[in-house]
Amino acid sequence: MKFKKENRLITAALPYVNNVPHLGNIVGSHLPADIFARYCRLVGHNCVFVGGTDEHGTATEVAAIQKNTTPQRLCDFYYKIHREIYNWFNFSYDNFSRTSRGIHHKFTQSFFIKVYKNGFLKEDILVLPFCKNCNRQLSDRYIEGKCPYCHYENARGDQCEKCSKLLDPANLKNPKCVVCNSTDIEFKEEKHLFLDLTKLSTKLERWIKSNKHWRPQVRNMAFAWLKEGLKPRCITRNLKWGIKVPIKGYEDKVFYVWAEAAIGYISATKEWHNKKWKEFWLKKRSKIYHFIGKDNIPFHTILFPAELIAHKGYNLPYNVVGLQYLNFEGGKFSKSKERGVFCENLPNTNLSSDYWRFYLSFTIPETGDTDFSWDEFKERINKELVDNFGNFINRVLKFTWNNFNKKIPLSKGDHFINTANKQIDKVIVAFEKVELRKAMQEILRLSDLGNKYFDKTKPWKTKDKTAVFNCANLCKVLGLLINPFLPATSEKILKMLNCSESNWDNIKRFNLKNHKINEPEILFHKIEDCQIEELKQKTSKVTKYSIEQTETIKNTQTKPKPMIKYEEFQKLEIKVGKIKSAKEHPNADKLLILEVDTGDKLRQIVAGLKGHYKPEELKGKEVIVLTNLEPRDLRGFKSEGMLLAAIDGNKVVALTVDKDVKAGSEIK
Ligand code: B3M
Ligand code: ZN
Repeated sequence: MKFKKENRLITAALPYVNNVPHLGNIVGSHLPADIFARYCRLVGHNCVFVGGTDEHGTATEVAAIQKNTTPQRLCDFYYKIHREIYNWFNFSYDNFSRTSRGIHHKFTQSFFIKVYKNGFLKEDILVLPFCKNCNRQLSDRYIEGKCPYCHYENARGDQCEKCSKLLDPANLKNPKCVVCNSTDIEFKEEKHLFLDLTKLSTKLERWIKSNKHWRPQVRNMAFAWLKEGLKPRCITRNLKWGIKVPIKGYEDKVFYVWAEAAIGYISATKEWHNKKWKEFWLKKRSKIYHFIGKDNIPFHTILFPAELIAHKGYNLPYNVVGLQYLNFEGGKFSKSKERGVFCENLPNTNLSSDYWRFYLSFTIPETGDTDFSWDEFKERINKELVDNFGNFINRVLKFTWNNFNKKIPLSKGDHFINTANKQIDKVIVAFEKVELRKAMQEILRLSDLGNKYFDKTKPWKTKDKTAVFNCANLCKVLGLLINPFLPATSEKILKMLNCSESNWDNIKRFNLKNHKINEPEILFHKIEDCQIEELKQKTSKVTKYSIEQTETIKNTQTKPKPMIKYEEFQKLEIKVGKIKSAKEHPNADKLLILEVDTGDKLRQIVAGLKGHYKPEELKGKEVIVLTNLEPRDLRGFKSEGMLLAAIDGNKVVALTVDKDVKAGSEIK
């Protein structure tokens, strides 16, 4: 059977990089995009999977202000964390880029120059809010208020999180500044550039109507937008952090983050390959699939396609796979309440990423919101992954190894192959429709079919060659079909089968005969109740990252220090000190100011403990202080010595003494 090969570009929504990615991002874009991309590669499509971080805009600026750092440093820091988490999940990005990269800036600028020349940008007056207290213009996320449509209290200046409607700050009821909470807001008029959506609406409508294969919720949302009538949308902002507008009279402005972020899909493809990117974006009949959360639907079905139409020449998305939200145990994820599963903890759980990918595949919110539930987590893994899928592979291969001289026997197979093939078709149909949960369920039905067949034919009694041949070949099929979901497991299965089959055109061929296999190993273990308790505890922790601090950790870890002489150690004066008072440093993200009694005097010590201890927790504590360190000025406060602390990843713990001793006692 030959499958038609196509050019397919797969993208996952570019996450904002002002925070650690959450499970909602994982199941709401990266995981389904990765599964689909892996499937497309397996089939042999000419396929590229790109993504990256969405770094500009007010979300980053606000977070940088709150963390007392610059947008660039904040993005550098979180980009690394995002990458690490996606690598851990085994997401197979061909390029995971950043919108702050030069290539994206340049690409966006020339893109909009063309749109401007084509006559789709027009000047207009924008009424912009201005916070009198901060002396700051309040674009997008700098301002919040009540949504005029659904009355949600904390709608942002550019979009309501609840009803997904795109807003203008002037529509918000009771607006307030996000930075200082002031309601003393003044509206000022200013000239800006607008994308003329009105002029583009006929073409846009025709295109949306032609996309009958989109999911109903995506189509409906796009239609609802069209129905309201498209108005010109402002694409410039008065911010510093962003892509400079290369158009006369607007040099002091940057592009609105949503006007340029999706163009990042194109620049990321170009960054991946300077020539081949054109096969996906310019060549006709190439298919572009965007995997995005539902709040991003208007941008991917209206704004971005409108830009592409205005530019001319680029392919419009073939499918906009809009995903719903993930909840946690029937409610919302909450960082402040430590309610949820937080991604940064997953590598410490002793469960490999395939266990997580397996369960999370069931929670991909394809048609409605879904729920992460620990009971379901355990049940799905134990019953479906271990008892059904894993068990089939293990029992068949073990049986072959032990009873058939480590070889898949020679046979032609029988009617079972037809039954299996029908089921394989169902898996493929589901994949093609991007119904990934269904694809997973059909795969599990196939292994279940295998289990039932094995039980029925009882090869341990009959030593029936055909039954063993059928089952072992089905292991190959399953090993391939499961690859998009569980890539590491797929590799293990094929290795045990001593099989390097990667030709999808052979997916239905039971072609391993008289074939030596490798020693089978158990694929998965069941999860016990006590393990669930441990998992709950480990995964609900919210790591409080401190940007500067993690950078110092990295430095000390990468450079081992040279040996020192005992005399050099003796130069250090280390004493026990008693903390008399502690308060927060007024303008540093991570510092506390302590008064410490070290026997000789009361010293002021500035220590990087903010976020790790509350000031009141520290009062009275006996700590260890390096007292003969030259005094230093730490952001305007003198520090007379250094408090010693242990650093474990992102945890900072002050050293203390085992038993009560007098302040000033020496450490030797
Ligand atoms: N950064 C929104 C989000 O992370 C936005 C997606 C951009 S896709 C071009 O949900
Ligand atoms: Zn609303």
